[in-house]
Amino acid sequence: MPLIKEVKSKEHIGLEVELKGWVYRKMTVGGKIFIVLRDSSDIIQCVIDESKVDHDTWSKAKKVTRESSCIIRGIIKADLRAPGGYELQVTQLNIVGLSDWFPIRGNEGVDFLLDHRHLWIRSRKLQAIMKIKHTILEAGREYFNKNGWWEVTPPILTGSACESGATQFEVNYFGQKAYLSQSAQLYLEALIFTLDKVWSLTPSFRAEKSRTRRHLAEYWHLEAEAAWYSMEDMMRVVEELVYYMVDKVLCNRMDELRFLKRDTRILENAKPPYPRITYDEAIEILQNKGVNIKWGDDLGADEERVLTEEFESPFFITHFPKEIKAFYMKLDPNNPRVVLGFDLLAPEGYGEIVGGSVREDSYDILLKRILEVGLNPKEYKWYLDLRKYGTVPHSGFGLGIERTVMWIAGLDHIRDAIPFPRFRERLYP
Ligand code: NSS
Repeated sequence: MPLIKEVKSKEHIGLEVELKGWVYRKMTVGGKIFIVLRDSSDIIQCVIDESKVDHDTWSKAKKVTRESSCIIRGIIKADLRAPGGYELQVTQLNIVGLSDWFPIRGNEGVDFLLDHRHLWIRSRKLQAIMKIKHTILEAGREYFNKNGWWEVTPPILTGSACESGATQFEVNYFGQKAYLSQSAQLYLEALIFTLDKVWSLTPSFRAEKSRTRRHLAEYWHLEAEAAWYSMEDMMRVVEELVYYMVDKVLCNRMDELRFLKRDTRILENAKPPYPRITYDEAIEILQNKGVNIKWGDDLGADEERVLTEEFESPFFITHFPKEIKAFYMKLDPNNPRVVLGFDLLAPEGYGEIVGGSVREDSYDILLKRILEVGLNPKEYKWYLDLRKYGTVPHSGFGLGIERTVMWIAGLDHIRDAIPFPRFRERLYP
C-alpha cells in the first residue's frame, strides 16, 4: 500500500492506486465531493464525481466526516489546480472508522488545544515538527556513532540531585525517597572510567515552578561525557554536533521547514566555529545595552535574548561565577572565582540549548564544594569515589532536545516541540 507522497509523481499518472488515511478536509460542490486525504507522508485531493462512481461510494462520500479513516481507490491525475499538482479521481471509497464531529476546527485557544492534545497532534504543524525532531535525534545518534562514542543507558530513578535540589521530583521507592533524574551526568562520569567517551539520550525531569516558554517538567536530554577532554575539546564536540543536526534538517526536512515558514538563512550560516565570549564579556555587553545587571547575577531568558541580538550564529558563554553554577564544575585554576563551564546559546532570541563543563576531578576540592553548597556528602560517596580510584580530567555537556527543536523549527513555545508536554498544571492527556 503506497503512501500519498509516493503516488504524487509523474510515473503514477493514469495508474489506479489504493490509499489509506484520514479525511483532512471535505467540501461538496454541485455533483462533486472533494476530500483531502492525509497520511503520515502528505495530503492529496480526492474527487468523487457522482456521475462516475457507483451509488455505494457516492453515499459513503456523502456520509464521511472529517477525521474519518478510510481506504480510497482511484486514478492519479495531474491537476494544476489541486494542491501539490496531483489529485485522485476516485473509483471506490470505504469508511473504516467514521469520526464523530471533530472538536478542533481551526481557531481554538492554547488551553483547548492542550486539552485535546491527543487529537491536535494530527495537525500538519505538529506532524512537521515531530518529523524535524526525528531528524534531529537521528543526527545526534549518527554523530556520536561516527565519532567513536559509546551509547549507554543510565538510570532514571536516582538517589541524589545532579542539578538543583529545588527542582527534583520525589517518588516513593519501596518506602525510601528517590528522585526522577534531572541529568544522567553523574552516572556518565562513572561510565567514562570504562568506556572513555559515552553518551545517552534519556528523559530528564525538572519540577520547574514557573511557566515559561522554554521550560518543560519532562524533556529529552542528550548528554555526553569524555575522559581526558578539555573544555575546548568538549566545546568543539558541541558545535560539531549542533551543526550536524542543523545540516541534516536542512538536507532532509526542507518541506517541513517551509510548511512552518521557517526563515532558514541563519540555519544555513550556523557553521562552526561558533563565537566564544566569557561571562565577564556578557555582563559588559548587557551593561552597555542598558540592562540592569551586575557581576555575579545569573543570566535569565531576558538577558540571554538581549545577548543573542549580538550574534548571527549559536555562540558560547564561558567562565561563570561558581555561585551560579553546579557544584561539580571545575574551578578555573587561573581564577577560582569562576568555573570552567560553558553554555551554548541559539541565536534569534532562543538562548541556552546546551550546558556543559569540565568536572572537578580532585577529591578534596569536590568534597569542599559539596559541603559549601549544603549537599550531603554521604549521598555522593559513590560520586566522590570516582576521584579516589584513578581520577582523570574530564568534561561533558547536556543538550536539551526540545530547546534545539524549538530553535531549528523556529517555534515560539517549547510545548510544541514535544507531543505531550508536561508543565506544572498539565498532566492530561
Ligand atoms: O541544567 S543543564 O544546563 N545542565 C545539566 O543538566 C548538566 N548536568 C548536563 C551535563 O553536563 N551532562 O541542562 C542541560 C540542558 C539545558 O541547556 C537546556 O537545553 C535543557 O537541558 N534544559 C531544559 N529543557 C527543557 N525544559 C527544562 N526545564 C530544561 N532544563 C534544562
